[in-house]
Amino acid sequence: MAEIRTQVAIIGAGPAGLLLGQMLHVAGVDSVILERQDRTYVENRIRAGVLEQGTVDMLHEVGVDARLKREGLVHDGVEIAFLGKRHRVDFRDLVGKTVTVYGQTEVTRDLIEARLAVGRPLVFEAADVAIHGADGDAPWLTYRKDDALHTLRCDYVAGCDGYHGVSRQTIPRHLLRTYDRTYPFGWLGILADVPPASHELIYAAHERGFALASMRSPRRSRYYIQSRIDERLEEWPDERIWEELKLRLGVSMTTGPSIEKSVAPLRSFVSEPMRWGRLFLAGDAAHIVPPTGAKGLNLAASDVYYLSRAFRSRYRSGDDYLLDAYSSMALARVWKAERFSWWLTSMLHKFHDPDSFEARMQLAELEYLIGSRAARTALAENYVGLPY
Ligand code: FAS
Ligand code: PHB
Repeated sequence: MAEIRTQVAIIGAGPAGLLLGQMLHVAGVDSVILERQDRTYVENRIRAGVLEQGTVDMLHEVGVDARLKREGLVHDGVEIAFLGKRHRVDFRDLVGKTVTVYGQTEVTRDLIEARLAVGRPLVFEAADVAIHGADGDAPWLTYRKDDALHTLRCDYVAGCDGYHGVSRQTIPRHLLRTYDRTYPFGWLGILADVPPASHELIYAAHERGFALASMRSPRRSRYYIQSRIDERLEEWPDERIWEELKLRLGVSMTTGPSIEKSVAPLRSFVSEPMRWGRLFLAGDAAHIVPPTGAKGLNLAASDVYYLSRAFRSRYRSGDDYLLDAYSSMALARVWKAERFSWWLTSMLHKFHDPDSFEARMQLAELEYLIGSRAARTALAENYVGLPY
């Protein structure tokens, strides 16, 4: 059995694990990243598209923002469409901030390149990762790679392995409090190499259901429609999706063949605390938000901000205060993003009969939003990202 040692063992090479690895490297803290999938799989997942300024700042801090600065699209606002009209929420006017449209796929590719460039260990196809001794002073991981069993001894473990990972499951269940809400619909997403319908994102609340017009570049569009959770993709040829998008968004659009099509469920989930002994959870391993508020990737980044700062303090001055405060500090921001994502999802999606009280409450929420600068400011400050 091969045995190696590091200071922080990171499980998962998604945005949380990769960004944590870079932040630790810049802080002079050694880490090893273990990823279950191969590099091609990780680099080709189509997920988030909008970065908060805090996320952009962290990528700049670790020197992984060259392509982001070249190709990222800075957006000053979004449009909310309902009852046949579009209403702009101007972030720059309301809160003096912006967001950057740059796909999670690209963030992941940039972070992998950076990790390999600094020569720090990033192990793909690490199978059967198991965490041992997390509640003691000397935890270790075991995993299989190339048919050999390996041991990774460490001071701390960062569980960045997403909702289905091993980290949260390692924490004794009686020590966890979980909060869970599943939504009665999913998002059917389509990616196509066609110019976007508009220069900014359009969120549409329509009697046929929610729709979102987003993008990855001036030549690549990303769209979503609210759909049944159990949608069969074969029932959704491209032409049907394009027609539904035009009806719900109320805009003309360039159509073309999809290069990716998928249905994602929507969920609000939080697992507390985000720490057990020397195991710390970050990102989707600890929480999930419906994608409506574009918070998933950005919450992974803010967890990494708190956790990397805590490890830096621990190794530079031996001070454990920020490690001990990590879970409560991260969760304070997580819950505010959970609220915003739930609120925006509740306002924009079709849940109820159009003549129901709940549907009229949704309409009143939308009417209040477009009629109140205070309401638009509240949406703007949450969408661009609350302070860390
Ligand atoms: P990730 O899930 O990205 O990464 C976890 C990594 O750990 C993966 O690479 C996985 O292979 C690895 N792993 C898992 N178990 C392991 C084990 N036992 N051993 C080793 N490695 C293991 N967010 C948005 O903001 N906007 C969106 O539009 C959006 N769309 C989404 C669509 C889908 C289908 C999904 C699933 C999520 C979407 N999200 C979206 C949320 C998404 O972007 C996450 O918030 C983000 O990927 C979180 O990053 P991580 O916490 O790093 O988790
Ligand atoms: C995306 O471009 O994938 C995207 C943008 C905004 C969201 C969700 C997804 O709220």
